[in-house]
Amino acid sequence: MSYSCVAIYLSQNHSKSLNKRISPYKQTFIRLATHYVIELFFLFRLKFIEAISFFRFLPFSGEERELELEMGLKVYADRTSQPSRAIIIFCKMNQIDFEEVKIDLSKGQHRTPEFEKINPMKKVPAIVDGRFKLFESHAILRYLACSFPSVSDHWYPNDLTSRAKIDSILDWHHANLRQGAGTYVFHGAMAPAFGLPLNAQVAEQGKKLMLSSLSKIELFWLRGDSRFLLGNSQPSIADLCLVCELMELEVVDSEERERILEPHQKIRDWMENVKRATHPHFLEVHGILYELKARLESRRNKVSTNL
Ligand SMILES: N[C@@H](CCC(=O)N[C@@H](CS)C(=O)NCC(=O)O)C(=O)O
Repeated sequence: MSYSCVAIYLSQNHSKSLNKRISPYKQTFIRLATHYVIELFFLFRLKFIEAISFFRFLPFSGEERELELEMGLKVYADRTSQPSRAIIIFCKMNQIDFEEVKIDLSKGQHRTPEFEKINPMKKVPAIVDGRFKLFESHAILRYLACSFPSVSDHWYPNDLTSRAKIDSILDWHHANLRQGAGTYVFHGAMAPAFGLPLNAQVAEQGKKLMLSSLSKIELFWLRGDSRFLLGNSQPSIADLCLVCELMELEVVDSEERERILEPHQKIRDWMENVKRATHPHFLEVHGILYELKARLESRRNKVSTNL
């Protein structure tokens, strides 16, 4: 109704300014035409804006547009990085066509000027989808889940409250489990693979945070005999991110890993459930971690025999 009022007002104002020498018949016609054009604009304004914004992003030539579509999705990743693995597994699980571009962290490839253009934060993972660039693994997973129709709903449900609960775990993850496990594993075991010394004190601080995070996961999100976080029967992107993080424990000394996980049977079962639900991609993508584990183990053995 209000659109009509605006259309009438505008068309009348427009017709007032029409040349007085135009015949009344033509004036009525022009007034009516103006009225309908304005009314149509208001009715379809959203579609109109959509169309304009679509064309705004179109490259100038059809060839360029084709090239852009051919560019497809590129995932810049290093499989030794836990968030990188989560994204690769997610794409494989959901039949998302992508090109994996290896950014070797141990060779400092994330600090090159070329990669800085992809992710100015100089970290993996990052993606380029056509012309669109994105970093931060959680944001990437949400983007992929929402933009590829092949992704099953359970990964990042359409239901707002289920989605919010998953987001809440993901936000918590960064400052807790990831912060704790990442610090513990890197400074307690992985650093030599990157040419850096171990740091027992920093590793211990990380371990404390990791242990309290494990208890919280069990207490808040793995209640009862639920197979996945939040009592879900199928995994979400939160399950994938957190379990990929915990997989880092593979590279610490096996007995120590056993001591850490031994009191957390629910965590162990949940990790197995995620592995099974994402088979065979989970094991394939984690292959590099088992190679790293073997290298670090032989290094540890050498150090202990030299002592
Ligand atoms: N919050 C980021 C963390 C990314 C991150 O820390 N990536 C690490 C590998 S796991 C990295 O690229 N480190 C290289 C560096 O910090 O120099 C995400 O979730 O994507």
